[in-house]
Amino acid sequence: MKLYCAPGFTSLADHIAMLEAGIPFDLVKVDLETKQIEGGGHYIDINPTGYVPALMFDDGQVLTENVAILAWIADRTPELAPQGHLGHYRLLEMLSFIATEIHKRFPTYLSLPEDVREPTGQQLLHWFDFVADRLEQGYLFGETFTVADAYLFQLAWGATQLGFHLPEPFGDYIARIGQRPAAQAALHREGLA
Ligand SMILES: N[C@@H](CCC(=O)N[C@@H](CS)C(=O)NCC(=O)O)C(=O)O
Repeated sequence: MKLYCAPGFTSLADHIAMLEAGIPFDLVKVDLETKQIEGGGHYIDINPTGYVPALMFDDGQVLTENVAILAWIADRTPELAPQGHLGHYRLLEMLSFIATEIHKRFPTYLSLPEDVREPTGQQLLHWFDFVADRLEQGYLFGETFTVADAYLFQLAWGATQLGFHLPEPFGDYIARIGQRPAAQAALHREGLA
């Protein structure tokens, strides 16, 4: 199995989740500018959208989209998903929320000229603030880390790199997840440690 990633981008979430799950895989780096794959090949042939992440199974099938890949990892590793009869749907609810309300605002924010970015930046802060209330016990679903935390971690970490001042619990949240062995290993392998 191969996980296609670009160092520091949201594929870091899938990288962390795969390591947390203990699923064996090869990490393949993609240059997002040129769409060249480390070691050769054109990434558009793997994922026509050009976005990372993508997960290639040993039979050649390719799964794309953070929501789908993280949900697949959680299905394989129930301890990385919220529990209860609605657990699966609570996870999809949270992954969809992160993807649409937080993640996809970043490319919009970054594509805007600096003098007109402010409203999109405020919307991003609003949604980080909204989820901050859920982090009281440590993670999005209480005391247990789930694949949704890997996604929110990457986005919160990326936001601080861009100079966003996130609400109070995020400093501890980023530090807590950043100290997990899987996150340490992923950050190291992506050259970010
Ligand atoms: N809908 C995709 C979006 C993923 C995405 O935005 N990936 C960014 C990096 S965080 C990317 O690959 N950008 C490359 C590009 O815009 O060409 C998903 O959630 O997996």
